[in-house]
Amino acid sequence: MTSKRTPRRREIAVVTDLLGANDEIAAQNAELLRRHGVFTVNMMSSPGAGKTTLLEQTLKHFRGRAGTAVIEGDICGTYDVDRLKGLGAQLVQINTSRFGGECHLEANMIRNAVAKLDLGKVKLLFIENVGNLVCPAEFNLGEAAKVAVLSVTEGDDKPAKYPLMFRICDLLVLSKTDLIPHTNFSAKKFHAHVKRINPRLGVVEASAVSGEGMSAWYEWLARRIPRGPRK
Ligand SMILES: Nc1nc2c(ncn2[C@@H]2O[C@H](COP(=O)(O)OP(=O)(O)O)[C@@H](O)[C@H]2O)c(=O)[nH]1
Ligand SMILES: [Mg+2]
Repeated sequence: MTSKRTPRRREIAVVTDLLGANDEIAAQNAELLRRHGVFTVNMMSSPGAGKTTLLEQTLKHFRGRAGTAVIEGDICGTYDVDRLKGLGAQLVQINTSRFGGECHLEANMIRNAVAKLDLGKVKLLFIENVGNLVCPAEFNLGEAAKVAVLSVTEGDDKPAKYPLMFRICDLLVLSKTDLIPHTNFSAKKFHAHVKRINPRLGVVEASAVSGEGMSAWYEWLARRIPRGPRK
């Protein structure tokens, strides 16, 4: 019996160490980005919720208004980075298959990616996390804000089923609102779940395809861009 208990204790210690080490690097990333006057957003969602589509429109909107960069996290491939080319943003791809196919990004990966950016030209840095509503919520990256994206096609119950993600995020973007008439998504049930999990959480309801609600998202970002030299 005792031999079974010991490994469990060790396992917990290792996980705590891992998160502690990650937090230390995240704090260094945060300090570096803050010193350069960069507002960094960690975008998290399940696969297909619409993060890249949201970013496509966001980069178009801020082109000429503020310097942008995107760090794309995927298990493999450059599909999303390829979609974002030509929109004025500096782009860096992270493939977690090189790190054992992690289902989330970690702070050391962001440190390496940030080193490839010309931060002197960036005001808004977006990190598109690996598609997953679970693990990304546990790893700080050095971001100034965590944004969860949930699409109406995923169902109104997801905040209740994945509470950590909706507890730790600073903003929730409810995406693909143009599809509401074609689903059984209940805004009433969705808002009740959100209120119970995280009563102060702001929600932006938007469709990156129709453009409805996107101005609230752009304004939320614009208000957070650090003042300082124009870049
Ligand atoms: N109808 C509709 N489809 C969308 C919207 N946003 C994204 N999509 C579609 O949803 C699919 C997944 O989007 P994507 O941006 O790749 O999601 P990601 O995996 O979170 O980056 C694509 O086929 C998009 O065209 C939206 O606002 N409305
Ligand atoms: Mg994507």
